[in-house]
Amino acid sequence: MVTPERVVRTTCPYCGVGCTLDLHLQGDLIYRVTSPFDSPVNHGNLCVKGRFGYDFIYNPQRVTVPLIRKTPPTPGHRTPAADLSEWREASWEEALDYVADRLTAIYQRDGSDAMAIYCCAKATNEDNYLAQKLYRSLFRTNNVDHCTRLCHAGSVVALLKSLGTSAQSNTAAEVIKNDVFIITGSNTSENHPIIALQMKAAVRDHGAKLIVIDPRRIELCDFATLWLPLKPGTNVVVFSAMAHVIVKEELVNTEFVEARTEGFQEYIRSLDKFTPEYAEAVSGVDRNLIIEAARMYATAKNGAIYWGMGISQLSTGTASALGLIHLALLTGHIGREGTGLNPLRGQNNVQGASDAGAMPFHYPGYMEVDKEENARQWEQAWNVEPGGLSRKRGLTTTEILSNARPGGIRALYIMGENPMMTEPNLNVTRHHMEQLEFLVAQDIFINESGAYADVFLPAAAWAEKDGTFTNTDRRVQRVRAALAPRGQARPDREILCDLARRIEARLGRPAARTAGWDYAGPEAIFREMANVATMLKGVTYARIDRLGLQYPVPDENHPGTPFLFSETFPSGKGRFFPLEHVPAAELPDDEYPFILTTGRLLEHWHGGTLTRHSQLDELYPEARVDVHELDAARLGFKSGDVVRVRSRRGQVVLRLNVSPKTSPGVVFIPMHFAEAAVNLLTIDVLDPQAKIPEFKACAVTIEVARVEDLPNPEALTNRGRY
Ligand SMILES: Nc1nc2c(c(=O)[nH]1)N[C@H]1C(S)=C(S)[C@@H](COP(=O)(O)OP(=O)(O)OC[C@H]3O[C@@H](n4cnc5c(=O)[nH]c(N)nc54)[C@H](O)[C@@H]3O)O[C@H]1N2
Ligand SMILES: Nc1nc2c(c(=O)[nH]1)N[C@H]1C(S)=C(S)[C@@H](COP(=O)(O)OP(=O)(O)OC[C@H]3O[C@@H](n4cnc5c(=O)[nH]c(N)nc54)[C@H](O)[C@@H]3O)O[C@H]1N2
Ligand code: SF4
Ligand SMILES: [Mo]
Repeated sequence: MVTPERVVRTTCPYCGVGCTLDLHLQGDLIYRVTSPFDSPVNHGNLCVKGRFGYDFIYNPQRVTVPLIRKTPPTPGHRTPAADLSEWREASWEEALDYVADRLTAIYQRDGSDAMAIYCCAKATNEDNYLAQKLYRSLFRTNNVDHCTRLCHAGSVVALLKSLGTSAQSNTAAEVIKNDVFIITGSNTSENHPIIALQMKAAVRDHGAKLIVIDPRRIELCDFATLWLPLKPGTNVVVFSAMAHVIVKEELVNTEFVEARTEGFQEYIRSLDKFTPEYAEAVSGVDRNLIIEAARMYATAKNGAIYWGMGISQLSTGTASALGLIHLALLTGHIGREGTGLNPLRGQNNVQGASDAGAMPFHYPGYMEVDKEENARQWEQAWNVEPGGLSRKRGLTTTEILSNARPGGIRALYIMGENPMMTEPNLNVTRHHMEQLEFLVAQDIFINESGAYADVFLPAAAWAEKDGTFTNTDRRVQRVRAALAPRGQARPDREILCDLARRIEARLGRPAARTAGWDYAGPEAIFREMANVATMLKGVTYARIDRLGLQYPVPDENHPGTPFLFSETFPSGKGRFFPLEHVPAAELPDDEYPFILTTGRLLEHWHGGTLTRHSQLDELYPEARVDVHELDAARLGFKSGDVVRVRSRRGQVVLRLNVSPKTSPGVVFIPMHFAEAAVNLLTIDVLDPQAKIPEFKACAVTIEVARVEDLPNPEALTNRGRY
C-alpha cells in the first residue's frame, strides 16, 4: 500500500448525510478516500460517491480560468455558447470589473427588483452567507434563493406552519432506537445510503418494524414489514386515512394532544371522509394495509417518520408533509430520542445554505425579512443605514426565472446551480433564460445553464477550500482544503468579497455605510453570521475541529442538540390543519396513459455536472426509463428497446428497462442525463404555498423509436461540447 504523504479530514461533498472523509494525498493527488470508524455520522462507512466520486476535480474539462463571451448574448435572444471558441479567457481583474460594471449599471437603471441570485447548496455556509449578504446589503433585494425550493420546500413550509421550525427533529443515527419507523417518498438506499445502512441495522439487529409508503418497490421494501404502494400524488389520502384509523380506534395519545397541540377538534372532523375504503379507491393501496400501518405506528413505544422528495415535490407537497406531521402529533412520537419528523435533507449543504439565509423570506437563522426588528439587527451587523434593507419578501427560485423579462428580473447570478437541467418544463425554462439581460455563472464546470452566461467565474471545489457544511441532522462540520485550487479557480467566498468591494466602489456608498468585505478567513465570516443567527452562536471552528456540533448551540458551553422539541415547539403548540385531497395536476388519460415519476440513481448527482465528469459515470453511463413488466409486455417492449417518451411539453428518446422497482401504470426516469433530460417532460405547476414544482407526477406516453433516434451524449451534453 502507498504511504500517504498527507491525510486531510473533511466532509463529503455529495449528500446531506455528511459523512466524514479522510482524503489521502500524494502531492496534490487524492489517491484514496477512507473514513474514520469513530465518526458519529457514518462510523467508517462510505457509499460509492464518497469513496470514488472525488475525481471530478481533476477532470480536464473543468474550467479554471475566468471566461467572457466574445459576443455578448442579446437579451430576448440569449443562446447557449456552442463550445469554448465562443468565449475568451480573461484575468480575474477584468472579469470581476466587467461583472461589477454590468450588475451595477442594471441596478442603477432598474433598481432592486431587477436583481437576483441563486445560491449553492454544494458550497459552504460561509460562501452562502456572503452571497446573500452581497445581494441584500448592496442591491437591497431579497431575490435570493437556491435549490431548496425544488427540494424540501413543501416540508419546510409545513413544518414552519405547524411547529415553527423546519429542520430534521432527530439525529439520523437514532433510527436504531425506533420500534416502528415509516419511510415515505424517500429512496433512502440510493440517496442517503449511509442512513439506509443504519435503517437496515435497526430492522435486522434491533427488531424495529419498518413501514414503506412509496409507489416504487425501493430496496428497503426487502426490510419492511409493510409496503404501501400508493399511486403518485395520493399521499394526503393515505396519511389522512391512517389518522382516521388512529382516531377511530382510540389510539390517539390524548395526553400529548391536550398538552402540546391545538386545532385538534376541527381537524378530527375533517377526517370523517378519509375512510380506508375511500383511500383504497384513490390511492390503490389495500385498505387493510392502511389500517395495519396506522395501528403499528400508533402503538409503537418509539415511532419515527423519515421522508424525502415523494412528499414535497408535488403540487400537494405542503399538504403531504402536514399529513405526516399530524401522525406524529396524534401519537406523540416527537420530542423524544428515537422518534421524530425527519425530512432527509438532500444536498451536502442545503441545510446550511438555508440556515445562512440563502432564502427569499429569511435572513440567516430563519429571521423573517418582513419583520422590522430583524431587518434592524442585520442593518446593524452590516453597517447599512436604518431602513436600508428591503422589507419585501423576495422571489423564489422558480419565480425568479419566470419573471425574467423587461420590467422584471434583468440580471441573474448563478452560483453553482443548473436550472437548465433541474427546473421543470425545460422548454419554458429555456425561454426564460433567453430573456435575461445579464447572466453570471460561478461554477466548477460550464454546465447546461452556464453555457448561457455572459461571464463564467471558475470556483474552487470542496477539496480546495475551507469552511463548514451543515448536514441533514443539523450538524455543522468542517470542510478543509486538501489541495490548491486547480488553475486560477478561487473559493466562492473570495470571489464574492472581491466582487462586493468593486460594487461598493461603483455604488459610491461611503465606507462607513457599507458592510465590510475583508475577513481574516472563513471563521471570521462564520462568526459574523453566528453573532446574529443565535442558534449557531456557540459553534466555533475549535469546537468542531474533530466532531461537528448539532445546532441549536446557543453558547460556547452548550453541547449541541441531538433532538428537538422535548418541552415545546418553537411555535408553542403543534398545530393541526384540516386537509383536502387534491389530485395531481395532470392525470393519465387515453393519450398519455402513464404517470411519469422522476428522481435519482445511487451513482449520479442531479444534472450530472459532477458525477458525469467522474469515474462514477462508468457505473451507470446511459439514461433508461423503468417500466413495469406488465406494461412492457402489453406494449410489446423488452429491456434495451429504444423508446420515445412524450408528454404535453416535450419528449426524450432513451432505452427502456423492464424493472421490478416500478408499479403498473407508473414509469420512472432519472434526472441525471442531459441527452434525455427528464425535465423536458415534467410539468411546471407549483404547490401554492411552497412554490415547489410537481416533479413527481405528470402524464406521458411511450412510443417505439429507432436506434438512430438515440441522441449522441457527446454531441448533446456539455460534457461532449466543452
Ligand atoms: N445518488 C444521489 N443521492 C442524492 C441525490 C442525487 O442526485 N443522487 N440528491 C440529493 C438530494 S438534493 C435530495 S433532495 C435527495 C432526494 O432523495 P429522495 O427523496 O430519496 O429522492 P428521489 O429519487 O427523488 O425519490 C423519491 C422517492 O419518492 C417516491 N415517490 C414518488 N412519488 C411519490 C408519492 O406521490 N408519494 C410517495 N409517498 N412517494 C413517492 C419515489 O418512488 C422515490 O422512492 O437525495 C440526495 N441524495
Ligand atoms: N425532474 C426532477 N427535477 C428535479 C428533482 C427531481 O427529483 N426531479 N429534484 C430537485 C432537487 S431536490 C434539487 S436539490 C435540484 C438540484 O438542482 P441544482 O442545484 O440546480 O443541481 P446540481 O446539478 O446539484 O447543480 C449544482 C452545481 O453546483 C456546482 N458546484 C459544486 N460545488 C460547487 C462549489 O463549491 N461552488 C460553486 N460555485 N459551484 C459548485 C456543480 O458543478 C453543479 O453545476 O434539482 C431539482 N430538480
Ligand atoms: S452517504 Fe452521502 S455523505 Fe455519505 S459518502 Fe455517500 S454521498 Fe457522501
Ligand atoms: Mo434536493
